[in-house]
Amino acid sequence: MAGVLLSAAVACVLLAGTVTASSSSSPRVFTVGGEERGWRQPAPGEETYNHWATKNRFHVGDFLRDLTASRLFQPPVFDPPSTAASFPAASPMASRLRLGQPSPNPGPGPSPSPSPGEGKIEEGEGRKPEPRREVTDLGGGSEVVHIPRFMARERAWELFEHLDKRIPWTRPTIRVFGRSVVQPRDTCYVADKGLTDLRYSGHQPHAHSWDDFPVLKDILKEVHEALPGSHFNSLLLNRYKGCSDYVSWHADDEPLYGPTPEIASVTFGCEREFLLRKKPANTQSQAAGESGETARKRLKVSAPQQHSFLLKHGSLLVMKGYTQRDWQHAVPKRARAASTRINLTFRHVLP
Ligand SMILES: O=C(O)CCC(=O)C(=O)O
Repeated sequence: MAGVLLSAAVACVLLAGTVTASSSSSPRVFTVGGEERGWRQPAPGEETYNHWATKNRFHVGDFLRDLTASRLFQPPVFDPPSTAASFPAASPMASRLRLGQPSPNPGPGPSPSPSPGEGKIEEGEGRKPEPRREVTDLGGGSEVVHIPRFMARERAWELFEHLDKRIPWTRPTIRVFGRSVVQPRDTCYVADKGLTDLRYSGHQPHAHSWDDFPVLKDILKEVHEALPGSHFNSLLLNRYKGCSDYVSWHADDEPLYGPTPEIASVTFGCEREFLLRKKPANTQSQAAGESGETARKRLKVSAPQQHSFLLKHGSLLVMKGYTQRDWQHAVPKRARAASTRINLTFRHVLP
């Protein structure tokens, strides 16, 4: 490719030179520091670009047209920031998206790295390129995969509208530190028949059947296709109706998910910040059956490590490995998150 471009550049220079030289009876020559510079008349019989191009049936215009039409040179893709500011005020998108910050960088620790094949263009007609994946190695066998544009925007809005209206949302009362509180978000639970019941914060959600929600089955299929080897059989849905709705620091480390659950989270609507922080050493040591001191030595943690992801409309975030054992996650209140966000977290309950 570099060779081709270099040849093209050389060819253009030669072309320009030949034109200048042949359009003037006296070639324009000037000297710099005693050295002769500028265009000179080709010597009789000397091969110029024109000779070469004619002999090789090469035309620079055709070459550039082919180059721009080819997959080798793709014009940059317009990537509108998914914020209210990027849409006209009257656009329905503008009222749906409120968080206007750029994606915050992860805190200390490894930054997201492209996965193998990132940005790869698949060969073959009609095949869509893979959406970009950012893989964050949290260390200690924990990993997060983020696919910001997992789903096309328009389709994701259709799904948002459907889920917002059709899901039987409830806002249950849960127990937190011995007190009964109304859960600060709407929720719904869907699961295969016969699985162990989910129970969190003293609340056991009713398990709806997938058959009642064909749309959720479609989304599940897309998630399975994006994550080969995954086999999700349950889904916890959350709806954050505005800036005051949130989920506080927790880990989905219930035994029914096993020691290394993969949890896939799809976002629709208002983008929200998703935080991950390392669990305090004693919490991890309990999970791993270690003494506190052993765990502190193993982890060598002084200040909690934290990562932040901006979960945009149509994005997919996957927590893998020991993320639930060693890390906690939260979606905090955000004053600027004024509109509704729907989140689907797909999980696998052990048989
Ligand atoms: O809304 C989110 O992105 C996270 C939801 C969550 O933490 C959970 O369902 O356990």
